[in-house]
Amino acid sequence: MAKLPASPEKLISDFGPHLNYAPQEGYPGRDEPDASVKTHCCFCGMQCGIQLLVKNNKVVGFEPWMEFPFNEGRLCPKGIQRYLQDNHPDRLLEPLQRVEGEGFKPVSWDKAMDRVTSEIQRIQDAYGKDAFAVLSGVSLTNEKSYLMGKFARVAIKTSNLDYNGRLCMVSAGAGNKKAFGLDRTSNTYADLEHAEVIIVAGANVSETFPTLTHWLWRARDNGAKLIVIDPRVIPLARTADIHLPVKPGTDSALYGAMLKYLGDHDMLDHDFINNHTTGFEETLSAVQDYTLEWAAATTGIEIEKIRQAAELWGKAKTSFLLHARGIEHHSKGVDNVLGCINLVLATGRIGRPYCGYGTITGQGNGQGGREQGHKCDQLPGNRDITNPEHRAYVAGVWGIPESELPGKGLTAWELIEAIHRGEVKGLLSICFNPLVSLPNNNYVREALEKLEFYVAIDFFLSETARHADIVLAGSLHEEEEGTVTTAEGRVVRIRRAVTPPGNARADTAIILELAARLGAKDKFTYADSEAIFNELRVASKGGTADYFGITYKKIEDNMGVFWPCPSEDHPGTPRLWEDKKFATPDGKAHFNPVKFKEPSEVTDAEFPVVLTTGRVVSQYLSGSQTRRIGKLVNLIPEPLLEIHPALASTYNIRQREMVRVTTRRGTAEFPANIVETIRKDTVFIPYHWPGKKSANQLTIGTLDPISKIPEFKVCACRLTPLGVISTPGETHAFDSI
Ligand SMILES: Nc1nc2c(c(=O)[nH]1)N[C@H]1C(S)=C(S)[C@@H](COP(=O)(O)OP(=O)(O)OC[C@H]3O[C@@H](n4cnc5c(=O)[nH]c(N)nc54)[C@H](O)[C@@H]3O)O[C@H]1N2
Ligand SMILES: Nc1nc2c(c(=O)[nH]1)N[C@H]1C(S)=C(S)[C@@H](COP(=O)(O)OP(=O)(O)OC[C@H]3O[C@@H](n4cnc5c(=O)[nH]c(N)nc54)[C@H](O)[C@@H]3O)O[C@H]1N2
Ligand code: SF4
Ligand SMILES: [Mo]
Repeated sequence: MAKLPASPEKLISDFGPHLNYAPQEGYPGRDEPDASVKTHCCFCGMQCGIQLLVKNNKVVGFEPWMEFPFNEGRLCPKGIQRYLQDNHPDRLLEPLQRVEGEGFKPVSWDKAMDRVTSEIQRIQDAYGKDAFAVLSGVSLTNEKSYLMGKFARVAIKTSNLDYNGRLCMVSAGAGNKKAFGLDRTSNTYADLEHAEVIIVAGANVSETFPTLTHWLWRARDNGAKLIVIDPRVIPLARTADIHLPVKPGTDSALYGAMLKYLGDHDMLDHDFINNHTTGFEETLSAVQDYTLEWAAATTGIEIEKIRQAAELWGKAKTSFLLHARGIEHHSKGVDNVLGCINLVLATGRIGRPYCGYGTITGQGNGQGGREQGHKCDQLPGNRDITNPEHRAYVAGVWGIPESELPGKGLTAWELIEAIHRGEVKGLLSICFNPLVSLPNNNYVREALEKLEFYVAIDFFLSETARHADIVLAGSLHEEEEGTVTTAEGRVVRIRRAVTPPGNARADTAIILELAARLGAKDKFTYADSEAIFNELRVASKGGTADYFGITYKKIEDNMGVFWPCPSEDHPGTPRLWEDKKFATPDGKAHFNPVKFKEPSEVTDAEFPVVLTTGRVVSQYLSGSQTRRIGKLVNLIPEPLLEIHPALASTYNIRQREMVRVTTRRGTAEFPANIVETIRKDTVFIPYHWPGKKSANQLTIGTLDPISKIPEFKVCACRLTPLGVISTPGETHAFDSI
């Protein structure tokens, strides 16, 4: 095993958190800050309130914000380290230009912008408007998400715009729209407190939404029963009343059998079903063959446990069902979501206090960002880009003829395929690191190399940005004013604590200047972020995600406003569906029949083990941000292959032995972590690392036919022990940073 030039400890202390604690003359420790700014964590969808401490236009620390109602001051390990990005030595301080053979060289903004504009024009003149694509991301505020949608359609005039929520929230979004006509969690998390039964499916809450556990513990203190559905005994499962260790890719069999059980034992809310829903009979008859025996054989869960779970769910008076990517990252992710919703509707437990349902939104602005129109099929207000009325309305707000508004474009993964086919030749990306986060990333790398021109906007040189021709130095969360929408649907204010360092620029300023250079200045002139938000309000008016009644002042006065909020005198909607008027055309909630289907790749003699992927507590997404923060790296420095002792012993794999994992896409090597907390037929690898440590060398690009989400959560692999025990620090974890 090759030795690293420096030990990880050395590397970590170079990046270390002590940077900002440098003693200053006359002070034993950290200097008094100039200001403390109440804002929100830049990472996950909980969007915990936090106060950033500012000194000399630098973020130097944080303090809890006790009054913010969701997290009441609580923060997770990522939240308390997030402030270290602002001052980080890796911050991009000026635009960079690739010089073949020499690497990246600084370049002036003027030259960089000239090059970007002329390449967009050249590519579009030569190959057509759609040959230039845009990829956006939902760590961006609502204002920037909205701006990216408008920028792609009105300034670049391409239909090929998509966003990183395509890897995240789209299965849930599609399922929610089918069932309720609207895509938001139904209740605030405070409603967990008195729920009698809580189901958590495919969500490793303690590691991925740590501050949400507070509301689960409150419920437990009040006697709530907890059912956890996950192939691993995740921390939450250890305390659960029932843990259902589902075989990856088989959830819909479980939900179908539970629905049949509710029907067979008449644990149904007939009044709710008859008066407020459609489609129940077809949905129930679709699962008529789904006996508990069949479900047990299909899912690998003991029959008695399934029965107990169905009984608990069926008999409860109040309940909350939460799910996340564990059931959504599938080629039938939408089916899994609908399977869960069918259980909620059958028991009528929605739209009341302590009765709720929701997907747990992943990214920081995963909720708002999936409403403001930077998805390939969507316009602001969660409108549909193929609907003539929706098109006419938004074209009117943007001051363009409807005929000039591009149509539906390709999704994120389909764009990669289109680059391979030579249909897309140019790319602008912001807030997305697809080389680490898309499946089958060797194929993604080849696509990036095929592009004639690629420009990335980021504040760090991400792995994907390393393939760019131009990198534009953008801004952090705390460097612009704006809003985000939390996983609860609460629109909150993001505050500018500092301005971008060096010659880095605010993302908004970069986009506005590019729009102007592309000849659309008249459509892209705003005094400030609030002016963008005010236009967004109008653009969303009348859509299902209606923000019209939300103003910056109202958010500040109320510590957030829940959409939909259709008028300025409307208080917002913390709990949906209290009036039982759903947002579907007929006003009813819709049951949707779900038939079980196998995952796109199942195990066989050649690839006998199930591979699933996901997260660990101290790293965030592609890791481009958290792999740069020393203490977070210390917590979990590298990806380990979680494997059950029984499976390990069939291969004679020892603790921390390097194991080669092979799929039909590629191979990668990881130290084994032998744990009893995973199914015997399944291995788990976290995906936050690039290069040789990337789990996405192995994953499969099969998409859900409706949501177009990739099947990150299940494929088939083969394991080969390499006979080498890896000690921490001797692996290649830092190879590609
Ligand atoms: N620490 C940390 N927190 C994060 C993030 C992060 O990167 N790091 N990212 C944020 C984002 S964008 C997201 S989307 C969320 C994701 O949050 P989660 O969805 O909670 O995270 P994952 O680890 O992707 O997957 C959750 C669980 O799904 C299980 N699972 C795998 N296959 C299946 C299956 O077929 N069925 C079921 N029922 N379960 C299955 C896995 O064992 C895993 O425990 O986290 C957010 N919070
Ligand atoms: N195998 C596997 N793969 C997965 C998943 C999985 O569970 N398994 N999960 C998927 C999921 S749920 C998700 S959400 C995706 C996420 O995948 P990505 O969206 O690719 O991951 P990020 O790390 O968020 O990449 C964001 C990039 O934008 C930059 N950035 C962050 N904030 C800003 C900003 O405000 N402005 C600018 N200009 N740049 C910014 C960061 O520095 C980073 O380089 O990964 C997906 N990939
Ligand atoms: S739970 Fe999410 S939002 Fe809250 S501190 Fe942690 S990463 Fe940030
Ligand atoms: Mo996500």
